[in-house]
Amino acid sequence: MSDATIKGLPPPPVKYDGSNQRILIVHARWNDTIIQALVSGCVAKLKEQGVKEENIVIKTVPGSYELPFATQRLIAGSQTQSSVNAPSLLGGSTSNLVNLLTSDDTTAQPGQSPSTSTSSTASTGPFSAAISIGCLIKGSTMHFEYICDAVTNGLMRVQLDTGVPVIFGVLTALTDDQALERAGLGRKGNKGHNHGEDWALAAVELAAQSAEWS
Ligand code: DLZ
Repeated sequence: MSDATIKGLPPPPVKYDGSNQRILIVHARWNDTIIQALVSGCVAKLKEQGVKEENIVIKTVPGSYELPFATQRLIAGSQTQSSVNAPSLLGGSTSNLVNLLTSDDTTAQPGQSPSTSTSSTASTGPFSAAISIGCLIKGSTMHFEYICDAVTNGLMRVQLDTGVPVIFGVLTALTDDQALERAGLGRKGNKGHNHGEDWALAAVELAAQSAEWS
């Protein structure tokens, strides 16, 4: 029997090489446990694809609604930078996770005490792709529907306007359990699958392909 999947993302036809790519992750801070797991899975998979630690830039925003604006501004800003190593990029609102992942303590892992240090080896230059990560969980009002709609359309617009692939890393879950399962944190005997890993694969693939297509 074939091991092809009927649902979800099958393995890519080739392994795309991320070693020359510069990837932006922008993540919301709402629903932090889920977000940290998604970002962590995403970063680990990016590295597996060859993306260098110094070429993974992580920025945060309060909620998912802020993702399109931040993604657009960060992409536009990167397009005016030259490709040299510089220390300034990870300052300011850089998340604890990237501080951990880029600190000198290479044994540090997400979930341990946050470090306050920032990387001194972050690269600059245009982003090859962006991954916008958020987690919206339905409440009792229409808020969820409006934000889902705005963020989805906003992120699509950003990638078409900037010409840089923007991966839709936003969970739109009806329940807490749905969100946990999609971050690989499922309860009730189903750990689920970390979608952050899929978003990393999609980013590396799109970055590689769009470089060829242009
Ligand atoms: C206000 C709000 C609510 C109710 N729920 C979520 C959520 O589940 N996930 C998320 O990422 N953000 C949520 N927010 C915050 C909005 O995205 C946004 O930050 C605020 O409306 C301010 O613009």
